[in-house]
Amino acid sequence: MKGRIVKGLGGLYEVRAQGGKRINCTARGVFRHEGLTPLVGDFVEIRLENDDEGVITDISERKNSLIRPPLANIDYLFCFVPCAQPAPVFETVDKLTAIAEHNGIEPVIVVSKLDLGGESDKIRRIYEKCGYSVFGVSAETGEGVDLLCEYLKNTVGDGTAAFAGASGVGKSTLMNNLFPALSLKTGGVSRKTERGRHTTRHAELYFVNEYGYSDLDCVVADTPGFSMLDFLRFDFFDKESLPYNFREFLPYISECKYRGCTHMGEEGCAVLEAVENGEIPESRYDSFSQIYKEIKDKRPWNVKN
Ligand SMILES: Nc1nc2c(ncn2[C@@H]2O[C@H](COP(=O)(O)OP(=O)(O)OP(=O)(O)O)[C@@H](O)[C@H]2O)c(=O)[nH]1
Ligand SMILES: [Mg+2]
Ligand SMILES: [Zn+2]
Repeated sequence: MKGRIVKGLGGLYEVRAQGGKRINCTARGVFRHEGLTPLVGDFVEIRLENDDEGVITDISERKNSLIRPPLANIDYLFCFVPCAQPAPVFETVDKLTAIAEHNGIEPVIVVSKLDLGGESDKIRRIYEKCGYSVFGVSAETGEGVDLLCEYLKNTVGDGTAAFAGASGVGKSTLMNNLFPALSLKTGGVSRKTERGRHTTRHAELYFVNEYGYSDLDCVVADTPGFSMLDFLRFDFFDKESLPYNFREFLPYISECKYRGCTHMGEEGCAVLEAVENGEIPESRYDSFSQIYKEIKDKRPWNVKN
């Protein structure tokens, strides 16, 4: 029987079988020998043991897979940037867009908590300049939620979209606003540290059609928020591929004076020139150079795909 893993906890997997039935599965021991761990989002073959329990016997080849959030076969990564509470951290969102680009996933920018003011227009301009779709939303007032819903319907179609971002940026709250029937748990933001409380603890897929949203065919995933700590173990790609994961750099990369230009200050660097001319947003270049410094001395281990 075929299905898709929608949730995984402690070696137990919930698989949505074709037709919608949920089967609680263990994974065949052999995956461990092959170094393969089933991921939420995997398309799998299962063998039924009884009515609602089974064993995963095969994992279909993945289109892509992410370490954080831990998901497979994602088409769109909705990267959250809050207007405030917590304050927006461009480096976090730029790491997310870069991870998505590297894995062939389309990044979409969600500027959340519009009702709290802040620099939403500035944030929007930065990412529109890079060529990304940007949605400003407030889960509090409902502003912008209809446009996002249209995007899910018309662009995501029957694809899979994951919500990702720092803890407390409002991923689960927005998902509840879009799909109240999900009634996901949401948390607060610490007043003292302005950090989220890591309310969502595991990634889970929702086939929203099954919750009564019959005009939508998409699958959405809520995921646990990032903390800065996750990025100390940043191992998503090597420094050679880094510039290619900044979409707005692409027209300039081949124009640099030196082959093998790292765009970190070389003479005749077309990327730096584009930053100076305002064609590449400064915050994006800052994130690029910050990530470059973080990964430059790392060996290219665990390169994905
Ligand atoms: N003012 C305002 N507050 C919001 C909005 N969206 C979410 N919040 C609040 O932000 C806090 C965190 O929201 P969550 O939805 O739990 O955040 P999350 O991104 O899912 O966080 P994790 O699950 O920890 O990753 C809650 O107190 C929400 O009420 C919004 O649009 N406006
Ligand atoms: Mg959450
Ligand atoms: Zn260069």
